[in-house]
Amino acid sequence: MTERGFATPVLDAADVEALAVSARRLRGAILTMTALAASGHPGGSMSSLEMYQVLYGYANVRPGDPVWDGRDRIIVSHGHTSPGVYTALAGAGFFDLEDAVAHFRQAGSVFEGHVERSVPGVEWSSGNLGQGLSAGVGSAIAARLTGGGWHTYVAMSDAEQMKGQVGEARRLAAKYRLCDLTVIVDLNHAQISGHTQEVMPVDVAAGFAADGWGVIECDGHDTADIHAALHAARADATRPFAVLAHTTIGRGVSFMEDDPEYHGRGLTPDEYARAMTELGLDPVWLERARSERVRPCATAAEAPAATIELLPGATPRTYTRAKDTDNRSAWGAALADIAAANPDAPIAVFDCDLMTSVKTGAFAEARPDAFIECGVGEHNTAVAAGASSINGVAAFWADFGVFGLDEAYNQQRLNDINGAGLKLVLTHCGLDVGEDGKTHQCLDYVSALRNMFGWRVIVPADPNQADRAVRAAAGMPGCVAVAMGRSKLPVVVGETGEPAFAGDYAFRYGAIDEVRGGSAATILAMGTLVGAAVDAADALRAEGLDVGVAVVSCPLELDSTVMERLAGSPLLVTVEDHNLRTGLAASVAEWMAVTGQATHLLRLGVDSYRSSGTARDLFAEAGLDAAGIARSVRSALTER
Ligand SMILES: Cc1ncc(C[n+]2csc(CCOP(=O)(O)OP(=O)(O)O)c2C)c(N)n1
Repeated sequence: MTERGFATPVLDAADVEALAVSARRLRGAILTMTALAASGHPGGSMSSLEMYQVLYGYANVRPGDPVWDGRDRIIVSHGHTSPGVYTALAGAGFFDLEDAVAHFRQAGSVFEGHVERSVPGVEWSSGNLGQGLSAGVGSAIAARLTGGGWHTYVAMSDAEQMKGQVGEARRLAAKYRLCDLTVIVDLNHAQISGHTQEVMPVDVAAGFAADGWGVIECDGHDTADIHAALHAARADATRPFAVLAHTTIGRGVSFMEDDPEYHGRGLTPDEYARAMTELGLDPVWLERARSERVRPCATAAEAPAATIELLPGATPRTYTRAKDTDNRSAWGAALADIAAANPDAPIAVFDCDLMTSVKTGAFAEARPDAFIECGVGEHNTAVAAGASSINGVAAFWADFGVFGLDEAYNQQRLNDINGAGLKLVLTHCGLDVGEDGKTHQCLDYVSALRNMFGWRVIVPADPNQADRAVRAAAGMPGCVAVAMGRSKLPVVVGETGEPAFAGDYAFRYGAIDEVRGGSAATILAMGTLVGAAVDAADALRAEGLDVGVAVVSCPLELDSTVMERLAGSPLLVTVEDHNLRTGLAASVAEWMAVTGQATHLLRLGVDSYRSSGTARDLFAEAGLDAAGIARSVRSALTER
């Protein structure tokens, strides 16, 4: 029996024979599960099958212990080939084949339509084409930073080579010489709309080679040839390699071969019977599986194979009223402190050519090995950073809000689905981006993440709160975004004139901090505009209007105890540098509607894309400076 790890080039003849016997049965399983589910992707599953057999059979993985720390990471990027993946995993001993066949695409079973991390052996949920190589890059970076020593394999299709993100990932891998990364591409020349050369010609070999990868070609249905290619890729420790596996879609069944029609549909009963006969298998399998389908799925969801590194935040810094400071600088300083306090921790800070603006320079200087400069490649960066975070790295990515979130929305959604632990610092959010204008106004940093089930969002009010929020986020599991503007901000002070977010203050996710009490109205303010809201309240109080201010830094999680008290106020006013329809105001309105504890709500925020100019002028124009806020609150109170 050939050893795992591709240490030798030759796959034993007995192994080759056993894999071929197994492949025939696994092809039957692919056809049975997709016919039973009346959906799924048999064609690519059959072309990728031998690749999967060799990967799961001979990479350094343990079928009995799929989450073993030192395992090689096998990432499948073309997640629609789940029937091929599940059957090959079953063939390698990860779980029972009949269970996967009977419960494929059945509600409640682990065997979902696209590969899911809950299935033992699956490292990364995929299905959105073109993202898997980025996950592989993140895994390979993590292997380097943690000293984990594993090799990362990424299986891909040929159609997804059309995606721009794949090029971003290739270049990052080449730049960092990720020689513990090997791609294997199922070159079957078929996709949904026809043959790849007609849909969109791509020279896959030239693309990898041009970016500095080694390229090896092999027969993708010859397990010995695949094994030899993977051995050769691993033996060269100077650069990452792409193995281009020449295959045939629908391989093994004559009428399916090279026909793109079988990319994405299960066979009809007649086709199924013909195909099974051709494979020498009994078509009764379908009825057997159908009767099994009424029983519960026996394969339990595996606890996701995630190691998320949580860091203690080190001693906070205190900023005083003497000097205004931007939250970006407070974040950069806190990051440098965290890194200094955790010198041996595997940390990575990802950047997309904005280090100076997003204030990660001090970290880059102190830990150049852990500063990953990705260039202008946000889609790749989002996934690479997310994937590194589930492989033992404390991963931070700082970018402008429009690039780190809006530009990479689906990638951040994929991080969410994969249970990543990315800490995303979004700078230059809101109108506060200033002179850069409309294209750079990220006005949905709350609402875009509201759509996702796991992401948490923190919008600090001043440098003290930014400092403490960043330190807290470093110790929080899951994905956390810390969103901030660009301008220097005054330190927020309480009634006594002391900094509100220093001293005894400790950041707690979901807390609402009341910095001014008021019986006539309470302003709920978030982020950049807290200072203006406080100034407005102070001005109104001087006029005899008793207006309070509560700072909401976690707009997706409102503290109910505080909200219950505030809802007793005659008027609540939300103030935010965000789309006023979808941010803090939406959270407050929703809270009031759901709890039935409603009061009047005045929403002050951004009502359209606005022009470019100084943040100060833009806020004044939008009625979001202290005078504008005071004006709106005054008229709401006096007109009532
Ligand atoms: C980003 C993205 N765009 C579109 C799709 C829809 N889609 C699913 S499979 C596929 C192409 C299939 O070709 P290939 O990936 O080569 O797989 P094969 O036909 O060989 O199984 C497309 C466009 C997707 N899953 N992801």
